[in-house]
Amino acid sequence: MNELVSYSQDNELAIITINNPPVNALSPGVPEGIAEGVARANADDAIKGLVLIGGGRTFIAGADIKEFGKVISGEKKEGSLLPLLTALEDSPKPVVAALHGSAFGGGLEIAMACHYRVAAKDAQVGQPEVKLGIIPGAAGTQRLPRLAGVAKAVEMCVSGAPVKAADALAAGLVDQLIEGDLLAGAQAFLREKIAANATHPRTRERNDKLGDEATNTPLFAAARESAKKTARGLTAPFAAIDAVEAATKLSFDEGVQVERKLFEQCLFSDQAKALMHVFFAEREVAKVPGLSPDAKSIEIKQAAIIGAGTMGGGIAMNFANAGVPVLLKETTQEALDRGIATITKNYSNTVKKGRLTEEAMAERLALITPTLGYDGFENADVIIEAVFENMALKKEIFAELDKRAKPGALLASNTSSLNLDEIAATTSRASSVIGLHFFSPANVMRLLEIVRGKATSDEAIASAFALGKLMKKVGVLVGNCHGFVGNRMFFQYMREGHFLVEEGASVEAVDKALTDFGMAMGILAVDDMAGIDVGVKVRQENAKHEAPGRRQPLVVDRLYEMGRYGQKTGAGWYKYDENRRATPDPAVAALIEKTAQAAGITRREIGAREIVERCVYALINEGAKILDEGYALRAGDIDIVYLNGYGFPAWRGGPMWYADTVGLKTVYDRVCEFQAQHGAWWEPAPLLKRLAETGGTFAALGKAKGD
Ligand code: 3H9
Repeated sequence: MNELVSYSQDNELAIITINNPPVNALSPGVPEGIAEGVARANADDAIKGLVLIGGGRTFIAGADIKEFGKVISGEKKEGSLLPLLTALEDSPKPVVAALHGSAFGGGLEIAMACHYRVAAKDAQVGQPEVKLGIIPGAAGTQRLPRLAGVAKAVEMCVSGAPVKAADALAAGLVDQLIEGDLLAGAQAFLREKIAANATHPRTRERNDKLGDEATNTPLFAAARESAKKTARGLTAPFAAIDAVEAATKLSFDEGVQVERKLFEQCLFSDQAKALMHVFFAEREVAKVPGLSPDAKSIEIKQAAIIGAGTMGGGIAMNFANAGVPVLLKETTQEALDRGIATITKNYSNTVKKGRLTEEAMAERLALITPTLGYDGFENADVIIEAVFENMALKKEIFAELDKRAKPGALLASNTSSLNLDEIAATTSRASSVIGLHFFSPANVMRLLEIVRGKATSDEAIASAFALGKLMKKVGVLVGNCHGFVGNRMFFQYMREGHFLVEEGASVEAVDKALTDFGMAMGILAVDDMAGIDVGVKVRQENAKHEAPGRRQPLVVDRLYEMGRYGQKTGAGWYKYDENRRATPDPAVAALIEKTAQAAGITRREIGAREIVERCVYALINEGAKILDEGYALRAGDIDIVYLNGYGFPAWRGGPMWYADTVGLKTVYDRVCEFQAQHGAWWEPAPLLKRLAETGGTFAALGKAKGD
């Protein structure tokens, strides 16, 4: 046997163990090792049955995703798992797969080709391929409906969501749950089957759960209809439905061929490349080059927050959800009561939706202690300031925290744009000061920008990442520039949206072009949601950081003066009904016409393509500046910011990945055209120019730096 798969014998049973840490992916050598073990056991008369089990923390997490990259680039041919699956299923001696941790993708496909499956209670099974832009490629779409039924197979292959062991048992995917030692339990199970002298079931021969046309036709139609909403823009979920449908209409072998064709179409698509990039970028983001390996994160047992507004309240919920007691401070009883009432309402809504029990809600609320003073702050391991954006106030608070916080406590500001170093300078411990920029609603949004100041220590950074993980957020380390990474880019994106309507595109056309591109919402709808008043104030603040004399948007200021602040006032770029449903407002169209005319702007027809280019290239150009100036570590980090905080479509990989897909020369040339047409806002990023001229990509840049 090879070093990735070991073979041992316990009396009449062969035990094949996969040892490919960290997740037992099916890297080259693993399928071969298993096949060798199966052949050896079948050649040995002393062996009556086989157990297939994972060493370490999991069964098999699936195909090795890194290898897909090589297949896509043509560096190597894909090694098919199908011969191994046939060898397992045709084994004359029964094979049981013993599952713990994750049996995902190719891991579940292997398990389904075994005659039996037993699972530890904490095991999870799943076909998460769609999350990578592909579908199961080793007969998963054919065996899964045979074991778990068509509806369950569709649900699993389309959502990619994991299924817990108990649910897998109920669905018929596993045969028994094992309490205690998994290997011993699997052996006992197998000995029973051998003793019963039963014929051992082959999944591919089972047709009893495949339903009939009368039940399947509406099921597939409903699945496609629902995927149009839940998987907007994605192709793999639809391919997965097609493949499962083939299982119900064709023989097993024909179904496998259909699956293979669809799998290959997906594998070589831009979506798969983008989603695989996202998979690795999400993991790379927590790796900070140059951070001392000795930097340990502090233990977070008690937290404190200053400010019980929307942000502070949401952050407090994050701590409570993670089981960490938190003090929530306000200056007046009314503000405190309002903050607690909002938190309670948010939790109640989750309870109403059935996603939280009354008891869990009570437990979480009990972890949040409202307070008007600083008592107890001396015990906090982390203190987060979440008051409104006012430098003087923030400085006052940090000076106070410096006096009260225990040594080593993490002192964080939730500022979305103020200078962190200026805040840190009011303390005697700037090394403990960090920015934690949460995104609204803070208890929902996954993104956490971790802002590193000049003096921020490695320990503080490690602690901030640990805190992000505790709160189930994706932390991205960014530098201390105005707007940090996300908002600095967003300012440019929003500006183009505002300009486009003044130049002739309708409000609806701008938003539709962007949602058709895949954005979760159009930019003007976002403006209405975030508050036009908020946007205008931010722009006024930004003006202090900009070269003077640049074109400024006009209509948005008129909306602000009219009190049309967006959703909250029932009117902004759109009109809103009492359920906050938007409809176009002819009054806004007229206002735009009038304002543009008065400003001497010649209005013209603007197509969807230009709308997308103006908005998205503005993001890319600013992203390139940020990267070049060192405020983001890698292009992939910027992508992760945009996917998790701004509704950029994951299947386009994020703005920087998307730029690489378009080609940086194409993007650069267009940016230059926009500069010629619209002036200084479009000054090309020097990095974009350099890469365009040398045929480089943002993705390769990270690698060249050795990050
Ligand atoms: C498939 O199977 C297709 C089939 O139909 C076959 C067709 C022929 N490959 O997430 P973590 C790495 S498609 C390579 O931080 P956790 C990961 O990059 C596949 N590497 O741990 C990281 O590396 P590093 C279907 C992988 O405990 C390290 O392992 N399967 C793979 O939070 C730890 O990962 C999936 O899509 C992989 N498959 O979560 C499963 N998986 O330390 C994808 C992980 O260098 N994986 N790595 O940064 C997962 O969902 C999670 O990793 C898992 C563990 C839940 C398993």
